[in-house]
Amino acid sequence: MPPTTRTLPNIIITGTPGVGKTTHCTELAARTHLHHLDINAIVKQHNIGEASTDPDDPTTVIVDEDRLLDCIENELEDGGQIIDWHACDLFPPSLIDLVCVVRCENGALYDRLKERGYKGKKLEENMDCEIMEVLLQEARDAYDADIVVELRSDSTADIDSNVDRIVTWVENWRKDHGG
Ligand code: DAT
Repeated sequence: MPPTTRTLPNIIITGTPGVGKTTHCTELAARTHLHHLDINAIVKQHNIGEASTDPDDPTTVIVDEDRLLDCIENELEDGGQIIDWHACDLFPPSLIDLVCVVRCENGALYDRLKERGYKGKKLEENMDCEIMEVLLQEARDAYDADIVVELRSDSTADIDSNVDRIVTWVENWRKDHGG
């Protein structure tokens, strides 16, 4: 892949719903001044999601990924984005510098999803997604192994140490790329 001309990195924070993506992104954006690209908000803003037709799962939104990429293409090309989304393989590898897959212990995740109102099939499928390491595998299949990092998010101490680690990575990346 040719070296990037961006002076700010793009980072994906991905993982099963409830693992702590948004919590990490908010903290990271505050510490680095990179932009929190909240894909849920973009989907709503541009009306590019459709409610699932599955009667067991009507709250899930199916996103038009081509239109999503059109909406965020310019921001990704500029760099400096922290992408907050529960999928990752749609973002072009040439525009991605780091992929953090946030993971959570099953019991804690179950409690967080229940608190969010998940139940039945939706709760089960999301728990299976975490147990089967679906997002970790998706990240490893889509990006170079050396930019994919697995981060635990079981406790608030984990958030602090993960964010410290990513902040250091961003500082080094910026030094290396004239940012
Ligand atoms: P996501 O964006 O992955 O759906 P979130 O950041 O909204 O997850 O977090 C879901 C809930 O879990 C929220 O109430 C904050 C809490 N949480 C997230 N990470 C945590 C952690 N490492 N320790 C304790 N609570 C955490």
